[in-house]
Amino acid sequence: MKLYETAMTPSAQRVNLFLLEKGIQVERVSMNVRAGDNLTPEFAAKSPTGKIPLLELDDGTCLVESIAICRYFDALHPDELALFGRTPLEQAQVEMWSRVVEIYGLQIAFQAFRHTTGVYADRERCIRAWGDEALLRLKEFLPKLERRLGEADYLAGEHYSVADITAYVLVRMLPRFDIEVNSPHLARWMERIEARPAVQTLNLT
Ligand SMILES: N[C@@H](CCC(=O)N[C@@H](CS)C(=O)NCC(=O)O)C(=O)O
Repeated sequence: MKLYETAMTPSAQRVNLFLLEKGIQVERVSMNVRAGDNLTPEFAAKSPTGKIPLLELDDGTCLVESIAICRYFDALHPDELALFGRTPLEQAQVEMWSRVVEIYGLQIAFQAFRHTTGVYADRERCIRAWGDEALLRLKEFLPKLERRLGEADYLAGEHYSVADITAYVLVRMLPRFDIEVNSPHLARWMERIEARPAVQTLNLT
């Protein structure tokens, strides 16, 4: 199988951090999305979204959406980390926080970045007012993360999960918007996350 990615992008980082946590190696196809490597007819034939990451299996089946790719690897290689949760309740909490962080945090940050910078103006209509609004929504979302991390060590409760990986990738984007993490629970959670060997390896690459 082959993982098509642009390693510096947040979505690739989500999958890479997940794979590092699980100690899984996979062949990579490095793409430059800024240069439009993902805009070719060949890539469009593999992907309904045209975005990376994309996992191509040996039989030609292609998977997009970073969480779907992570789920596939997790089902192939279950382990004691149980990054999608253990008990029915924990699995639901992981799903809940993954969706909350992705829908109200990461996707909004993507919109803010794309529409305020016009970085992908060669392939989409950029609307500055929507970028400004998305940035406001992102700023309004961060206190919700802070509140949750005041209640529990990790987003889904007592265990690190894929929801924390998504949130960590989101927090890593904040300097792009000149947003500093100075809320105490979020800062302590960041210290816990950054002490993880997988995160340290990601940050070295
Ligand atoms: N929800 C998707 C987001 C994928 C996505 O937005 N990928 C970006 C990089 S972070 C991309 O391919 N950008 C190039 C483009 O939009 O043309 C996922 O989690 O995989």
